[in-house]
Amino acid sequence: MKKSLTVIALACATLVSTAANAQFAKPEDGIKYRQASKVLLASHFGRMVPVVKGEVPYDAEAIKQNVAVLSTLAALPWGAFGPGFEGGEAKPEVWSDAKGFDEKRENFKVAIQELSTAADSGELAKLKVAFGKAGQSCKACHDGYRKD
Ligand code: ASC
Repeated sequence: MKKSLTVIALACATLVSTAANAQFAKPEDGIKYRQASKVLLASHFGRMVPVVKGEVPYDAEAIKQNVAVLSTLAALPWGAFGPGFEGGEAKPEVWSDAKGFDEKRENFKVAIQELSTAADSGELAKLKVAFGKAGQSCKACHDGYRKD
């Protein structure tokens, strides 16, 4: 039941982000939107670092809530990477190698789903593994598709 609700929620999020593509009056608006969503993603991802490093106590409930926010945010940027939205920090490869970019995006989405499962487990060891994988999926895409 929970799985199917997740699938429905993700399908809705995809629809929303696809529809959002048509909602930007000009490409700059889309670029700002995807950058803003990445700022929030980085914030909600980065604030878990002290927990994963063992610098602050593990509060399973707080982590679950934070990962729920992350799961929502993870669906947002992609609708603003369509044709005509070139620019910003994105390399031209986002569009010239759309298949490769899609793969990285899917890897990221799966990693965030796994992070959610790990957060639900309430086990810090599982959270650490999933957190590491999610970070790698961010980096893998940035390495090939983001200007530095
Ligand atoms: C972050 C952040 C990223 C990723 C990446 C992981 O906190 O802002 O882009 O983690 O650095 O390698």
